[in-house]
Amino acid sequence: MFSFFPTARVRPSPFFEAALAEGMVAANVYNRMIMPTSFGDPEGEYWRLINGVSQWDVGVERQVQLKGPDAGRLAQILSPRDLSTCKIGQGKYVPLCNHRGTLINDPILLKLADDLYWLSIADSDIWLWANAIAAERGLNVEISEPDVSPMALQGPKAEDVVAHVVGDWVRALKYFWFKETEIESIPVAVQRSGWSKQGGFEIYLKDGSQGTKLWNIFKEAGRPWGIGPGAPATAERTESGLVSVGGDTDDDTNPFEVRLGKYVDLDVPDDVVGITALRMIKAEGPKRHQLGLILDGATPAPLGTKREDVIVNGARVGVMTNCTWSPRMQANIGYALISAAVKAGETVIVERPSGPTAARLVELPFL
Ligand code: THG
Repeated sequence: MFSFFPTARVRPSPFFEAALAEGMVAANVYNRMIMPTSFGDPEGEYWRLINGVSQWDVGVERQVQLKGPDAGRLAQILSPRDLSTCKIGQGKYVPLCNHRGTLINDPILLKLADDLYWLSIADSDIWLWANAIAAERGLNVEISEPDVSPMALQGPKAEDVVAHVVGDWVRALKYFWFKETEIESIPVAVQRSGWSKQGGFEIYLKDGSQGTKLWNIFKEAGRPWGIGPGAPATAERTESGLVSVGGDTDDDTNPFEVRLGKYVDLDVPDDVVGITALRMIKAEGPKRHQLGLILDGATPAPLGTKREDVIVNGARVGVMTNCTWSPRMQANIGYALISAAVKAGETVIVERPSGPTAARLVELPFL
């Protein structure tokens, strides 16, 4: 019997009670919080995301708020993506790099006002990082983690459910655009976003005491569309080619290596953290790249806690960073982070715990 007791340090999400009530059976740690990962029916949860609508507690996607006269300047200093055209109400997917050009996070940036931004972060401490950079640069900006927690509705039927709750205007929202509103007096921001390629929205709850109430509003509203609980799905995100920074990347991975080069603008100002290194990396050409692997074998064999070596002609050319059974492809699929000299179309060997396994390299996404 395993028990978990949330504390002030390992913060529960506002949707934690609701997730327990839904029958959460597994969870993971992300941003020093508990993220539900399974409700006991992995196949059902997968197909609900592909064909219907799935409801996720993603309160672990913490918001790092930048507020004050230098908020916009700090946002640009933290990210090598050009933010000069970002409008109020718009979101953008932005890589964050350290001074060596190494990827340290890949948030969605939300611009709420000229002097107010949220970084909706992946799993690393950007509050700490942003505070340090702001202090070193002498910027006039206040950095906090406000009481804001996303809940995701993902899948082809998510739009109908969200439109039913908040109104048909959400159907006109463009990708990553958002609007602040209220749902039965609960303050929220509604954004077209989410960590799947099945379409959907995220509802950013701005009052953590209302998590269960907000969860149940969508649970009830979604019944006609067969809504049910789920979680960011390893199989779907891998099929779809989404990157998990920290999972698919190591302590030396730059954005160009993991297909995020299109979010790096080399002509941003020289004071952007990492831009000098990124210009050099780009000029030299990346040494590694990320490709898909389709492995031989007809039974699920996910990756454990260790990355597995990828071999070509007896030589190690890189690693497999994730691996999952794809219900739609009926194969184990994964990502390779390997030498740029090894190309899609080639066959490689993956050194698996069960023994050497042949795999074919393909371009991402798989589907
Ligand atoms: N939603 C919110 N916060 C988040 C995530 C999210 N924080 C953590 C993590 N996810 C951040 N990482 C990503 C990674 C990919 C995408 C979103 C957040 C994504 N990418 C699309 C793609 O790669 O095809 C589109 C990117 C584009 O072209 O602009 O959606 O999910 N709130």
